[in-house]
Amino acid sequence: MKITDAKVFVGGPGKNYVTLKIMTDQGVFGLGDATLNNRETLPAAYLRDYLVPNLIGMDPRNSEDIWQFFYRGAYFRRGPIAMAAFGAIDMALWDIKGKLANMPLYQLFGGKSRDGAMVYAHATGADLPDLMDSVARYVDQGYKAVRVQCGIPAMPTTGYAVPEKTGGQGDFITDFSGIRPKIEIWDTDRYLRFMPTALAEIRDRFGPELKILHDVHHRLTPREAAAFAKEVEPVGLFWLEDPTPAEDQDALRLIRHHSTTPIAIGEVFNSVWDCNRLIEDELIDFIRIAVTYGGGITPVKRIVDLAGLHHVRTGFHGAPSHSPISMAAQHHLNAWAPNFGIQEYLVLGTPECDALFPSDHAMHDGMMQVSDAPGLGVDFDESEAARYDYKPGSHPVVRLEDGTMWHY
Ligand code: CS2
Ligand code: MG
Repeated sequence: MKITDAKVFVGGPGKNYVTLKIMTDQGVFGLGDATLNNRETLPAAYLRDYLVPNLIGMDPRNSEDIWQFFYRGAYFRRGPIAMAAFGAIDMALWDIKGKLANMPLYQLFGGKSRDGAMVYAHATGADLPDLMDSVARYVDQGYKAVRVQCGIPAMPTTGYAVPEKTGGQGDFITDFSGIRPKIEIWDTDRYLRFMPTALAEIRDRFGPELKILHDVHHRLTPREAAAFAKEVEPVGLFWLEDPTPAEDQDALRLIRHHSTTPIAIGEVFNSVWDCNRLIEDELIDFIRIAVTYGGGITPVKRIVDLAGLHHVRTGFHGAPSHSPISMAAQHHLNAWAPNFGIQEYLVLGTPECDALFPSDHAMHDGMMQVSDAPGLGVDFDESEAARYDYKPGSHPVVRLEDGTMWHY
C-alpha cells in the first residue's frame, strides 16, 4: 500500500484551519489537522515544502516509522510548527488505519473506558454579574463543568478571553484585522485582589456540584501563583490552569508545596520533554497537551500513559483554534484513556463548520459521545473548503502599565 498524494488546505469559517488530506493507492484517504493558532501558514508550508514530497510512496500503515522518520530525520527537533505538521500526518495515518480496520480509533487504542467524556465550556463576563449569567446559560444547557474568566475592575483594558461589553459572545482571542497585535494591559495586583472573591461568589451561587475551572494564562510568578492557589482552596476548583509560564518545570514545586488546588498545564507543550518532570515529580494534576502541536496521536498517547503512572489525568487543549479533525482524535483518546480527566470543548457547531467537517461526534448534557464511524469519524468537504482563504490575524500581546512586555 502506498501514499499517492497529499494536499494541504488553509481556511475555514472564522478560523484558518490547516487541513491535510493524504490519499492512497487503495482509495482510502486520511485527514489531519495542523492548525497552529495565528501562525497557520507555517505548518502548512512545512507540510507542502518538505513533508508531503517525502510522504509520497511511503506505506501509510507504518505510522510509527513515518513519525520517527520525520521527527528524528529533521535533526532540529521539536517546536510547535514542526510538531503540528507531524501531528497532522500522524492523525491522517491513524485515520487510514482505522478505515482499513473498519473500526473507530478508540477500538484500536483498547476500546471504550466510559460512555461519554465530560467537557467544559468557556463562561466569560465583562464583569462578575455578566459572568454569572454566562455560567448560568451553560448550567441550563446541562454542562457539568465551566471555565470562568472575568473582566477585572480598574484594569485599563479588557483581560484575557473576556468580552469588551456585557453579554458579548465570541472567542475574543484572534483579531482578524491584521497581523499587528492589539495590546492588552495587565496588572497582577488588581487581578489578585479581585479573582479569589469572584471565584468564591461563583461557588456560592452555583453550589458544590458544578466543576469550576479558571485559566491564569501564564501571568503570575511562582510565588504569586502559590499564594493564589492557597487562597482559593476553599472554592474547590476542578483546576487552576497555567498559573505560571510553564517552561520552568521546577517553578511548579513552590505552588505544590503551598497548595492542594489541582493544577493543569500543557497547552503550549509539544513534546514529552516539556512535561516529563512535571509528570514524574507529580507537580501537576492534569496534562493539557493537544494532539495537534503535540505531534499527533502516536507521541501524545505515550504522554497519556506516562501521566497515568503518576496520577495525572488528561485535560486536552480544545480551544476553538483546533479543527474538528484533531478534536475527533482527542474524542477517541478520551473514550479510551484510563486516566481521562476532562476535555475543553467550544461549540464549533456553526452550520458552516459542520458543512466543512461533517461528523457524528455529538455533545449531550456536557458529555461528548464519540462517533462509531471507522477512523477519526470526520469528513472534509473540499467544495466547501474552496469557499475559504487564509485571513491574517493575531493574538493580543500583553504589557504592564509602564510598558514592560508580559506573558499573553
Ligand atoms: C486558552 C487558549 O483554551 C485555553 O485554555 O488558553 O484559548 C489559548 O489562549 C489559545 O489557544 C491561544 O491560541
Ligand atoms: Mg488555557
